[in-house]
Order: sequence, then C-alpha cells, then structure tokens
Amino acid sequence: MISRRSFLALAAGGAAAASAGELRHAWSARPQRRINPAATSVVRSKAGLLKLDLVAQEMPISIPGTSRRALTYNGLLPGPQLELEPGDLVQLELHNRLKNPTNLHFHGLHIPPNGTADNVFLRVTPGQKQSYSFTLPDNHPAGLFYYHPHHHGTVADQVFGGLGGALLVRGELDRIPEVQAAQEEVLVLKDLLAANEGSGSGVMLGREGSILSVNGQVNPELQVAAGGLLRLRLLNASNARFWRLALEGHTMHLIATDGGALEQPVPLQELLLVPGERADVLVQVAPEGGRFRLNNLPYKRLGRPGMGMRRPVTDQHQADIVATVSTNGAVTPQPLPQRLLRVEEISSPVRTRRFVMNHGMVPSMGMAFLINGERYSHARIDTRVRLGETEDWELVNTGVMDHPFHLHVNPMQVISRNGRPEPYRAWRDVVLVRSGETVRVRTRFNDFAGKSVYHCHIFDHEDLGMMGNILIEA
Ligand SMILES: [Cu+2]
Repeated sequence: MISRRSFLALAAGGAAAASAGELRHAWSARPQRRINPAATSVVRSKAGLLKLDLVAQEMPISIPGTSRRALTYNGLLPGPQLELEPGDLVQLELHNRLKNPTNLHFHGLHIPPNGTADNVFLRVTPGQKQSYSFTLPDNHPAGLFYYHPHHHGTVADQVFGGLGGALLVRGELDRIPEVQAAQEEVLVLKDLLAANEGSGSGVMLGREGSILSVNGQVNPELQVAAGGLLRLRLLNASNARFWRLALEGHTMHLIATDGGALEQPVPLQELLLVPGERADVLVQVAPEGGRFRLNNLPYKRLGRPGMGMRRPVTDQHQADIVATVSTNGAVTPQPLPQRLLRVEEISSPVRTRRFVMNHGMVPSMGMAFLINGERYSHARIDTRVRLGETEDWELVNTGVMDHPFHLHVNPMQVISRNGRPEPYRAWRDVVLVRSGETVRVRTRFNDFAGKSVYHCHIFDHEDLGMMGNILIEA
C-alpha cells in the first residue's frame, strides 16, 4: 500500500517543481493495492514522443528513520518512472538546482554515446539546464533500464543522496502471454542514511545507508492474488549496496537480466543484485495464500578480510525485510512460460583485452581505485575499438573488494567465470567481478561510434578513479 504520509510529503515536494511541467503527468490513478508509488508518477511516451522536464533538486522527504532531505528529480525519490517503446523520440530537459555539476546517463540503453544522447561528458553546472534528445532504435530490446547522474567526481554523492529512476522499454518480452498475465511491479531498491548515521560507511568500501527503501518506502506491503503470477522488476539504484534477495516460501524464476530476456526461465532461491543491475523475475504465488517477507540476506563485499581492511560498520549480518508480499483473493494457479526469447550467440572475437581492477596509492593523490594501474583521466583514451568488431574482455579483480563492472552503450555476455563456462546465455551491462576472480565477457560494438566509458558501478570507486575511456572508431 502506498504510505499516505510519504506520498503527501513527496507530492508537496513535487509541487515546487510543477512549473517545470512534470506534474500534469503525475499521480495518475492506479489501483491502491499496488505498492509502487513511482507508478503514480509514470511518464509514458505518447504518439512516439516522451517529453519531460527533470529538475534535480534537494527536497524534503518523509521516509521513516531517514534524514529529512534528499536529492530528487521533480521532488520524487525515486524519480518519475519513464516508459518508452522502440522507435520513440525522447526529449528531456535537465534543470540543475543542485550545488554541484550534474548530467544524465541512460544506463543500459543502446543509443549513441555522444551529442545529446548518452553523453556522460556533458557538464551541467548549478543553475543551468541541458536538453537531451535521442531516438530509441526500432529494434531496441524491451527491458528495465536506469537513468541517473554520471558527472565524474559528483556521481556517488548524487546517487547516494537520492537521484535516479527507472526507465522501461516495452516490447516483445511483455507480449509473451504468461508474462502479460502476471501482475507487474517495478521495485527501485535504494538504501538511505538513517537520521543519526553520519555520512555512512565510508567511501573506500563504498557508502551504504542502513535504511532499505523500495520506491521510497520502508517495508511496503504488496498485495497479490494467491495462485497468481507476480512479475517483480528489480532495479538496484544504490550507490554501493549489494542486495541479496529471497522471498520466503517461493522460488523466483529469472526471465531477464539487465536489459535482456533469457531463452527460458531460470529458477532461483535467491537473487544477487549489484549496483546498477536489474532482474526480472516471475513468482508463482502460493495457492494457499499468506504473508511472505522479501528479505535482504547478508553479503560481504570485502573478499579477504585480514588484509589490512577494517570491517565496515554496515556490513550486513542478518536478513532485513525489504517488503512484504501478502495475498488478497485467489485465482486459478497460473503457469510459467516455457520459452522466452532467442538470445543471440555472439562469436568470433577479434581480440582479447585484459582489465585489472584494484586500488592502491597514487603519488600526490593518495588512495585511488585503478584499472590497469591507471586512475581515470578525462584526457586519456584507454581503449580504442572498431565499430562492428567483437571482443573478449578479461576482467581481473586482484583486490580485496568486489567490483561490479559496467560498460556503457553495448551489452555484454559472460563467457566464463574463473574458467567455468557460464551456465546460460544472457545479456548484461553490469558484471560482478568478485575479489580474486577473473570473468571473461564478450561484446560487439554495434551501431554507434564515439567516446564512452566503462567503470566500477560502486560509484565511490568510480569517482575515486576506477573508470576508463573507450573510443569506438568507425
Ligand atoms: Cu569497485
């Protein structure tokens, strides 16, 4: 159920942004049984166009246990949920009312990395605005994507402070009959600082807050029909926290990773979601009904303790409740789909590159996070590739912390982890590389030439240097 208090607080915050033209879309009526307050601010494209002002601004929020202010888009945490169809034209006007420079990244979208599309090199200074405009390709896959700031040096503060939102592309996956029959819920997962928590667990490991929020609510209740099919679309919008999710008494059936459907559902007892990562799961709700906790299980991001790193205060020791699924009414038990969509096998890499992730001391800079021994520099091109070519990248983590590796513009497939072949083919744009692990991924640089980036998706690590520039040359 929507928490009335946080809804009103957010609405009040949003009213200040009304002049930016967003609220005429907001708060459209949806059944109250939905937990998704972001659904009350869904902005859908109409007749091939999605046009929206996004105002980045610190605003009062009312989420129990948290401090009273957060960074918001249009007064909302998370920001409005954007919904697109392939071929749509997107026109966003970003207004920076923050104290620091910002910009926008369209995480996972296959669009140009330059101009006013997915250009993370744009810099929008406080008080300024920036137009973003791009057309989603006609053949763009359906999926759950993620918009958030990506201005190097201020990303972690801004995402940890609250900025980010879900972006859905509708398409083929949504039209599979069993998937279409499911009750769909988008869950934006974000940890927030408690009111008395100071600045969190520290930038070295990556800051976490102890309050777990789902669509800006703490332990919301999600009502579903017993026997029905529930489609949870999960987005980890945290700065650094890994979410390790399990739903009491239920198996989750993974149908899509990041922005891509699988060939068939994969049953999971638990689901690990690293920052920036998305998962689409189907759950056959128990026919006998009941109340079931969606739990967040402990996860240690520090691989080998005792190597000089102190354990962080927010290391997770016990399960925390994320949300509660409770049944209301019943339907005839619904089947799972047998087949989903074909996942192309990309083959024949023309070369293999190696990316070694670690942290270390850099003269005159102190501690930095590094890829191949280098701290990020705007001016340097780290990797030059050819448009249309396929490459294998060996991602090697020689450090003590886990690092989720993210590549912009083109999705990847995991080939192997520590030499073990990946059990099923899947498209990913964030790949976890655990401490001590080597992960081989494959990608093809399709359609768009230009300069872009790859980086650790723990934003504190990215801001501290764990990023590289890639130039895709035609
Ligand atoms: Cu990292």
